[in-house]
Amino acid sequence: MIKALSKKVVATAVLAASVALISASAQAGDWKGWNIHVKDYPVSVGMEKFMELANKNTDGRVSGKVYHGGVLGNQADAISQMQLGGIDFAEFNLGPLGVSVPETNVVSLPFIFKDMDHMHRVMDGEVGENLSAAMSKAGIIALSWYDSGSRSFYNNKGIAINKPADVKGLKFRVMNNELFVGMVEALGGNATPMAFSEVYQSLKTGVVDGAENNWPSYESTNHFDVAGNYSATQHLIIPECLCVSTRAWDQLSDADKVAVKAAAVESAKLQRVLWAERSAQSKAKVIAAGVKYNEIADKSAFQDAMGPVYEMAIKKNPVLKDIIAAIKAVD
Ligand code: GTR
Repeated sequence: MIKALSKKVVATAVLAASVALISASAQAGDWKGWNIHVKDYPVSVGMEKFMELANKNTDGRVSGKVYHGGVLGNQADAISQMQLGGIDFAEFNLGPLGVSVPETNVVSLPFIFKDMDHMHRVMDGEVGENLSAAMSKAGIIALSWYDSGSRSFYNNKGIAINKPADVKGLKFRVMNNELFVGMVEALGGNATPMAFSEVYQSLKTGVVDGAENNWPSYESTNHFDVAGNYSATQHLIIPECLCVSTRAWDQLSDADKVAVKAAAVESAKLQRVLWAERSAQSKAKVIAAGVKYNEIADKSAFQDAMGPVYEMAIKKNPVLKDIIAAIKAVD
């Protein structure tokens, strides 16, 4: 009885402490920012710029700190922390976000965008606004869109992937979203969703045969050291968002909301420039380090194999059908 009571007392105290922590972190002036990347990554520099400008634009009413390198947990944890209020702002890849906000799955459909410029036109227009509205219902306000390039397959089996049959039997790590599992299976491979931080070790020890990512992430994580064949399938172009939790956002005055939004838009302009530079640098660096790289002149066989992924996505979330059409309607 006494034991049960003390457990209850402890539980109440823990709850009170976490409520205090949550509300403390949501105060303007003390924002906590989540970032998965290392400090010199374009995303990281963009986020620092965002905080600097948000602080300046609000005369110091908004300030905060970015925690780089995933020290606050993986993206799935960070999404729920944003919703609970433990994290106030973050930079998310929209891929794993699809699990919480189904509409955003549209950007996780392979080959949905023609190229990076097309993605920019879509995200900076009405489709981007609609996705942002869907995200805000899940407690996440997207203030601006960051670049993440295109993602391609790499492996530790010495295989140059030129056609879907080359993927057959290989086991790839994918981001946490069943669409990506479906994508690899549609090419004849196997896929395991896994947190970003676990991929290096898994490639090294052979838990997986490969993974897929853009040049800067392939380089910054040293995946190129343990998976030295990179094939430019460019199957996914997934934008990322600089987001604020609705809890933090709702505490701002209207004028400060405008000021913080402007800071985010400005930081995205910088991030996109830095992204293009870093992509070229990372590619050159890994090739100089001995990575075997192949381009694929005609990707139509990969595109043609993606029918089942689109079908699965639409069947699960019929709302995607109209968003796909809206994307296709953007030139
Ligand atoms: C990177 C992206 C990260 C994360 C990572 C991954 O390109 O910027 O946010 O999604 O890929 O593969 O998990």
